[in-house]
Amino acid sequence: MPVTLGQYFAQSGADPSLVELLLAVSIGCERISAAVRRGAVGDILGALESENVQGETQKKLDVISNELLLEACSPASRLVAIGSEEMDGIYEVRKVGPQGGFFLLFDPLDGSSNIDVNVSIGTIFSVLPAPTSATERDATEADFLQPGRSQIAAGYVVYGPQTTLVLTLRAGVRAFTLDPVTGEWLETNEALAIPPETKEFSINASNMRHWAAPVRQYVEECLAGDTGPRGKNFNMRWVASMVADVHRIVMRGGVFLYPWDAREPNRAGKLRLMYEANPMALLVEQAGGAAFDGQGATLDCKPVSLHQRVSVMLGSKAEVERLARLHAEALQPA
Ligand code: P6P
Repeated sequence: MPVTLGQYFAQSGADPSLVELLLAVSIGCERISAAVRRGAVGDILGALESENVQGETQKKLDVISNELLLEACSPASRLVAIGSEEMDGIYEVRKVGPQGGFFLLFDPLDGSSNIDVNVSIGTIFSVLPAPTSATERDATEADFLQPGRSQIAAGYVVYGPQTTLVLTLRAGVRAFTLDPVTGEWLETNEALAIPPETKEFSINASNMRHWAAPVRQYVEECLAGDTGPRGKNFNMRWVASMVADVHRIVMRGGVFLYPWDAREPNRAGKLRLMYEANPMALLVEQAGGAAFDGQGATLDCKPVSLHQRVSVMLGSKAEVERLARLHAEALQPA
């Protein structure tokens, strides 16, 4: 009989308050999964009049998912505050006193553009330590601005043919699939490992003319296949749902790129550091892969704002190292 999520936590030796928070996240995601699966039948598809802090039109399910996670997670006894893609500022939950507590960040429903066309979407979450200084006073956005390497736990839930939770407590990466009959999360992979080599890259190729030279060179070499410097043919995948693309990479290898491009030169990238790139980067590193932000390891990036964007290249280690080399060579004097 597969291990349940609760049994895994019980044997993990993890801080009981962290377990309480992560179980609350799993409950929130169960509720999101039920809402997503109702779709048009539940009259919850489509867009709202409102925009989020990103200036993006909010989908009904974006807002519903955010509310479901706030409702499920707020009772967690040592949760201090929450940051969300769908909320401008941080959401204070409680002061926890000197024993300290946690910050929770999430993108409640990533891949929104896919909701109305029935393509896989997901929830991404990250847990940071709340500095003890933030337990006696209201937490501030500045308290959240910790590098990704500070994360205590991270994960995502992909709402696809299966609803699957992929999680790291910084001791490897495990997957749990929601049993639609019993409502239990059952362990379906106890040690996910990303192959260092791959023949699959994932990027929105329609932006090619806007990419920086190292990214363009990398992709052109992949496209040249066995007639070019790579000496092998590549395949391309782009779901336009980060959780779906990253889940494929976690399961079978590959490299995911959403790099800086010249369409908005003052913007580091499209994806957000705190609740998309950092949790995914921790998972990928814990699974033996790598994550690069165009300058260094994503997890070493020092955040400057809660909703900042970043260039994302992550997945099979040999490919990410190749991309890092190409970026370094581009900085060398001609
Ligand atoms: P594009 C979804 O909107 C998202 O934030 C990520 O999940 C996804 O990887 C990316 O944007 C897709 O962007 O420009 O290809 O539509």
